[in-house]
Amino acid sequence: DPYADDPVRHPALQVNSQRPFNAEPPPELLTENYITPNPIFFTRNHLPVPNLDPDTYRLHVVGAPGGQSLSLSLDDLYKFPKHEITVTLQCAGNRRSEMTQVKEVKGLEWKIGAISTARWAGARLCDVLAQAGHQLRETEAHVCFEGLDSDPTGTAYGASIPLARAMDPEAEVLLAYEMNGQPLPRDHGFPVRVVVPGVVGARHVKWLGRVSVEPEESCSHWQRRDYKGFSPSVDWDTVDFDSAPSIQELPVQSAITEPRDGETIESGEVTVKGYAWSGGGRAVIRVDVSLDGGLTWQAAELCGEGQRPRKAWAWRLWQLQVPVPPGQKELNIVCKAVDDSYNVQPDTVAPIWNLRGVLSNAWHHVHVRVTP
Ligand code: MTE
Ligand code: MO
Repeated sequence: DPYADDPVRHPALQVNSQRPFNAEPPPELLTENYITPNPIFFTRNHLPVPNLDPDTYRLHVVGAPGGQSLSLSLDDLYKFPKHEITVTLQCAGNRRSEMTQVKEVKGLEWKIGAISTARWAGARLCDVLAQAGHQLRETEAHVCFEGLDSDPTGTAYGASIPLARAMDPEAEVLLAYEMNGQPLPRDHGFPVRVVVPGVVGARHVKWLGRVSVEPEESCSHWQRRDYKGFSPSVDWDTVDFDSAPSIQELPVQSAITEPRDGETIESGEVTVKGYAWSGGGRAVIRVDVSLDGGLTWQAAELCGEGQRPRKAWAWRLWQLQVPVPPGQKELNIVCKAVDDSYNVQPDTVAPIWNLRGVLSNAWHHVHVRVTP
């Protein structure tokens, strides 16, 4: 069993698959804290978790022509200026289970918890690339990352981001060795992972082994044949993965974590809680909540830390405390967020349905009963 050496996990996690291990925190734990505690941070593994020795670990960085290749130990990485930022990581498949309700899709049945937030610390990727002699010359180039996790044929997890993002100090791409002040847990990439603020989880390569600059995107399955969006009319017989760009920045997203779907609440007052986030550093400027399925709306109170303009890498938590309209037996609670480009969430799932079940960001609904 290649998974026999996987780490022990927190019992509160809701498991979507054991081998490889995929799990999300239950909604009410997800927004209990602005920073997600490491043990309940959602986990998305495609392969067995490698068991890496920090003393012999080396990160291989392929040098630029005329530059030099680097073989960096952890101590070498610690010598680069340490940079720490709060970043929300979201899987492209977050909320996929809602797409399944429209029509079957291929993928793990994530609910609303394939998203979490941590303080990440490490070396800036731009500093490490500069030391290997890389400059932003070829603007069309890509930085390819390879993990040290691999399948039985030896194929490793891999992904890439544009060189322009990697070399931009303002984009704050990290080679992270700390998560919430601790060494990375094994499930989250020990000893080093990539953190690409504002970008889909799939590019945050864990157990990082190799970094190279290439004229094209990573050739990995997960860059070229997965994590792409298509029209609802495209099926597995007609799909052409080369025709769509890889997902990088994610669209605006929000979900309700309390109350829970199917719950019975007391009449009087209800507190609605949730999260909201947008990709590309776009800030959340408003979250609208409806108790009547979207006929009327009230703005929720945004909580958690404020966001920096153009660098809103982390989510906002939000809540709304409101009287339950008298005489109501049921509530259809809805939320939707707006980002600072005035991007909004689509109202229904069907028009954004896609065969892989990615980018599921329609208005989130929770139905509750009210005790008289
Ligand atoms: N990196 C490696 N090496 N192997 C993986 O399977 N999964 C990716 C990404 N990096 C993956 C990886 C995907 S799809 C996501 S959503 C994030 O890691 C999840 O990060 P987490 O498990 O720390 O939440
Ligand atoms: Mo993912």
